[in-house]
Order: sequence, then C-alpha cells, then structure tokens
Amino acid sequence: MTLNASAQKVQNILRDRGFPCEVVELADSTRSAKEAAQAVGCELGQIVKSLVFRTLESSRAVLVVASGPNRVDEALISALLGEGIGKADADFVRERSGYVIGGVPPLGHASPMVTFIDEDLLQYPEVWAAAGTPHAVFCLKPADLPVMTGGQVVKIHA
Ligand code: 5CA
Repeated sequence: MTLNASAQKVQNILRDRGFPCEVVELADSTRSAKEAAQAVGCELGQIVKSLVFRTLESSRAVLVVASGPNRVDEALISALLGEGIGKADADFVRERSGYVIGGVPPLGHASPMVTFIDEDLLQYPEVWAAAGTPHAVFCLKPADLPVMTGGQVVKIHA
C-alpha cells in the first residue's frame, strides 16, 4: 500500500531510527483523539496526543505528548520551563512541526521541540500516535516515547 507523503515520511523516520512501528492509514478520520480511538478500536487513554504550545517570551515550540482524555495544566508545564506558555496556533504548529494539526507525530519535526511526556501513557502495554496526517497512526510501546522524543516523563495535570 502506498502511504500519503507525510505518512511515508514518518514511516521512514521510524525505520531509520530503528523503531519497529508500522504506519497505518485509515479511511476513517484519526484527527482527534476520540476519532483515533474509534478508528483503531482502543481506549481513549491509549491515544497519544501531540499538543504544541508556544512559550510566551522566547517563542519556543513545546510539545506535550498527552494521553487522550487528559487536559494539559499549562501552569505545571510553565513551571518546568520557567516561562509562561500558550496554545500554539495552526500556522505555528505547521511551521515548527512540519505537519498539520491532527497529524502531528511525536517525532520527526521540522525543528526540535522541548518535549514532555504524560506519565499516564506509561500504564498501557501499547499506545497509538499520529503519523503525519489526520488519517495515519502507528502503534508503539509507551516506554519508547522518551527515546523517540528526547522528552521527560512528567505529570501534566493536577
Ligand atoms: N491524530 C490525533 C491523535 S492520534 C491527534 O493528532 N490528536 S491531537 O489531540 O494531538 O491533535 C489535535 C489537537 O490539535 C487538539 O487536541 C487541539 O489541541 C489542537 N488543535 C485543534 N485545532 C486547533 C487550532 N485551530 N489551533 C491550534 N490547535 C488546534
């Protein structure tokens, strides 16, 4: 099966970095965590959301890799960064990550992003993340997320 160019790019990065993950393109939308869970047939908590924030002073891109139902407590992340953050807009997400909203993968971005990983993801044997488009996902072991992203496992909500 031929993958969409962005999905193929993610598949190539996974392969080149030695992760045995297969990118799957689905007819159904995987744009939101809820849609992705329905399309894959897993628990919402097993969906890896890749949420991009922007630091208010230095305009750094910050990636929070969060479990499906969780809301990021911006104050907790700001405290870790020593700087306030806000939600990034769609243009900033696209420019810094190289992908459209709903398809942002946890790795392989246009520019490096400071990354935090939701500790709640680690309770699952496997989880599913976006793979470059709002119709593409891949399955991974959450224990691979720190290596994949260079991120730190933290508590992201109260
Ligand atoms: N493919 C699924 C999971 S596999 C996915 O990418 N989910 S997500 O949660 O990481 O991406 C959707 C997120 O993008 C939403 O939770 C929301 O935080 C963000 N988002 C949606 N619309 C906008 C927008 N207009 N501007 C900025 N962020 C947005």
